[in-house]
Amino acid sequence: SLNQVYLAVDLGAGSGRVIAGEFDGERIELRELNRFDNTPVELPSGWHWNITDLYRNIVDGLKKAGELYSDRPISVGVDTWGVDYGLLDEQGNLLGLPYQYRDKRTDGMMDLADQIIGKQEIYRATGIQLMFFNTIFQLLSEVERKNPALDIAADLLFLPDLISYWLSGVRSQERSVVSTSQLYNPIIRDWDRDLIERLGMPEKLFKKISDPGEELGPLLENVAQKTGLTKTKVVTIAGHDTASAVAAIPSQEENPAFLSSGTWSLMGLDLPRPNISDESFIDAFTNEIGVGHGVRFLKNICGLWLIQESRRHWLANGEDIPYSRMADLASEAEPFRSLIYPDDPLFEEAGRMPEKVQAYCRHTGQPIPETPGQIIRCIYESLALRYSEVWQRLISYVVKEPTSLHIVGGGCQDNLLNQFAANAIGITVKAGPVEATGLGNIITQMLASGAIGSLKEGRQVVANSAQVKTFEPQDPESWKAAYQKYKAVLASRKSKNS
Ligand code: ADP
Ligand code: LRH
Repeated sequence: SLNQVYLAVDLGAGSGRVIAGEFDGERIELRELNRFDNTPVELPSGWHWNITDLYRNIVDGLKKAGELYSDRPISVGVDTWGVDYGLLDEQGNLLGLPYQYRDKRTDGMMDLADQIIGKQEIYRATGIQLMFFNTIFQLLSEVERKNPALDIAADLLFLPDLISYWLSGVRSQERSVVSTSQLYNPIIRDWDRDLIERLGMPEKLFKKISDPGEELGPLLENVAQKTGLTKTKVVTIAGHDTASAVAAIPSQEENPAFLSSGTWSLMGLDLPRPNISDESFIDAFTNEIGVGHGVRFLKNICGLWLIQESRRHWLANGEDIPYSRMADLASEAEPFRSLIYPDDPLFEEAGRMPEKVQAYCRHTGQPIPETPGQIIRCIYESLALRYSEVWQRLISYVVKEPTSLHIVGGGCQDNLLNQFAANAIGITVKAGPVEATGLGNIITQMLASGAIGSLKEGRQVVANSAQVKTFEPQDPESWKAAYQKYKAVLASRKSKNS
């Protein structure tokens, strides 16, 4: 019987992993080869990713694959978070460390782009929700401060492209991650050259775009030697992690609704074509490109970032609260005591998250959460209510309301949050798989190798392989009242800020 091995490198903003997928013709069995933290570093130039450490961890994972499977793995694909990039000179040398997208060098850049082009026109061209960290604003900041690297740069590689280059020696710009840049036009299916020119960006950096499922080449000699993976090809997949996660939604529906839950909560619908209108501009919905030109019509919601940063703060102060204990602590706290707006700019930057949550509650005249349990509960309930708020807008774009919401990614392991999401929205939640991104990465490689014939078939394989838990909505009355309270808190914050 069939027994193929594929390798997936999946870097999230919080942690990375190298995974092997063994495909037997019906199911994929995952095996984790390496898992590591992803911790940005602050240098005089700002906040950067520790990209060489991530790369070392990737090669360690591939070494493990060589030990387990010798030269059997067919291919390897790389996905990471969106928007970030490295610049390379003609010879392929990296020109400076890639920036972490939350770095403040983008301050003021959205306003500048608004003056030069106009926010709505940028949206009309790209279909992407304007967020301060999008590549367009990062690159504009480099143009503004005349970064000399721009003069000698021959290539701009997004992070999945950069890692794939280090593994294969081949430079490419893959479409799904290109679409997160806000310099890509999904209607003409190419870079928006007009935007690029008007913003004074070097046009030579924007090349022919490659698609998921293209072969880049064998592993470079030094990597093949170190790992023993002498026959493994590097292929492009959907390099944007969210695109890979959505490729692996375990559903046979035409337009499944999803919540990709990790550092961010990405809530949206998988649609056949972009939906760009005045209405979607006001609602700030994004149109990112997936496998086979499918569109992720979604909104970025500040997700478990709030939880990650709280955990990091408590840990620095000597209190280690593992994610697996958080639901228990939150269950013990009083319901709906205080609520926050998760997407308030207050929470964008790293650091002191519990204090920021407290400050928000103080500012809006609510009881101040003191214990970790109270803070976690406040974050969970507020996230669930924000999900409900976004959902109501989202479904106004489709004729037929989806019958369930698929929650995937690391965050779907939190049963309490899954239940809260079902309660707040009033819909059946299907949670899993946890490693949707890795699975989406692998099924795209299987499309490339011919092991499966369509994305739909791939989703069936994922459904065969994954544990999916169902959560039915409960307690509608309390959650309706909580939603009113949430809206009142938002209104009070707004009036106090203006
Ligand atoms: P990213 O890819 O953005 O780094 P992940 O998909 O790995 O994020 O999800 C990480 C999040 O998953 C954590 O912030 C945490 O909230 C949640 N999580 C991880 N492990 C558990 C667990 N055992 N129980 C509950 N939640 C968990
Ligand atoms: C999630 C994600 C998201 C982007 C953000 C930068 O990991 O890729 O889709 O908006 O990171």
